[in-house]
Amino acid sequence: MQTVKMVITGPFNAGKTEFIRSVSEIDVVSTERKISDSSARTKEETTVAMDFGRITVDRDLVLYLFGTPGQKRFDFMWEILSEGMLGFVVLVDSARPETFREARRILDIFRSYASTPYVVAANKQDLDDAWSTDDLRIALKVQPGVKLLPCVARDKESVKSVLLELLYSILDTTSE
Ligand SMILES: Nc1nc2c(ncn2[C@@H]2O[C@H](COP(=O)(O)OP(=O)(O)OP(=O)(O)O)[C@@H](O)[C@H]2O)c(=O)[nH]1
Ligand SMILES: [Mg+2]
Repeated sequence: MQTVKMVITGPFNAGKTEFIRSVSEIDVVSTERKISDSSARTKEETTVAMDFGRITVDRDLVLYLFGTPGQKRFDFMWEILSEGMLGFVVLVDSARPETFREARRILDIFRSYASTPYVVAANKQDLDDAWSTDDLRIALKVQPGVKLLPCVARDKESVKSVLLELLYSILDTTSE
């Protein structure tokens, strides 16, 4: 059996924990804590170390998903979590342009850890004010060859299709 490690990263509140919870077939191992910092209080809890989930694609292939914390003060975990990854997803909250710059910064940091395939997932496409993938590509300066996919992290099928696209990219590079 082959296992593939994927990292799910992105800015604070992008939906990383939700994304992994939607598809994982095991109870996600989460490290969420109550947010103490009032400036960051847009929700109750934030990831402080990692999320871990698993999804079986078929008898021979299992994906291990590692979600990162989004807040900068926990970014010491990023490099540790990237160890041995075969690909990564950068999740972006499509309705919060003020986070796009941080998303781009995170993308570059993860590219510097390893030259693996990656995809950008334009999350929260269910929101009225979500930017389109075309506009996001321009805002984030994502090159034409890189997959930028619409996503709703609450929807299992949507998450699966993002993971499959990343998987195809990984399989493309390993079969060369
Ligand atoms: N409308 C909508 N809300 C979403 C979606 N995905 C996540 N959310 C919400 O966005 C908020 C943040 O989701 P989390 O999964 O906690 O985000 P995170 O990226 O893990 O956040 P940190 O760990 O704090 O960096 C939660 O209230 C989610 O319910 C989506 O596709 N659509
Ligand atoms: Mg989280």
